[in-house]
Amino acid sequence: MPEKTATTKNARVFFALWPNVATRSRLFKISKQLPDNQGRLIGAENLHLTLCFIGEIDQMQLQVFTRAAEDVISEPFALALDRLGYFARTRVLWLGSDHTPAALLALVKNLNKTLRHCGYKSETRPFKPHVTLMRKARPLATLPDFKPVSWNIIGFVLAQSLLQQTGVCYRILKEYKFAC
Ligand code: 2AM
Repeated sequence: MPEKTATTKNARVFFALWPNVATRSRLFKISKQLPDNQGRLIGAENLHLTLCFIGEIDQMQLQVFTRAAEDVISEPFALALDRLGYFARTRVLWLGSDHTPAALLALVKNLNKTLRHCGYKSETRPFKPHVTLMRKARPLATLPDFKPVSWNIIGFVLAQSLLQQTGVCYRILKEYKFAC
């Protein structure tokens, strides 16, 4: 059926910061310190920080966005993940930063601007950098103490979200490294 063919050729994608193995393991250590409040912990391999959520696009758009993001430049920077928080609307427990680095805001701004030139309708809500640690979580009365994570950001990725029988998994489609 024509609709089915179109759907299989589409991809649900987003740009994100993706931790390396060492950072991922530090992040997951924090996840494991969260009290069991009947939420669903995000697996270590799925931890990331979304910069720009694109959504479902066709292969032609995907090619255009993939190429356009090569023009987004940034210096490497450090991101201190030192704050736990809760989004009540989406019931997400997250790890974020008390002070968003200017370089991160500039990166997101540049990415949005570059993609807008290619037809992307950018997010109107303010950017709230966070790594989702737990979904379907209840609010916690007290948040656990934890060791903040210093994450060295040397690039970003384009990732695809795939719904499998075991749940959502992500595939890195392209890595973008900053020039040092
Ligand atoms: P979340 O972790 O806060 O839910 C892949 O789905 C990534 O894109 C997740 O990090 C998710 O953020 C984010 N995401 C999913 N749907 C989104 C939407 N409609 N708008 C913005 N970000 C979204």
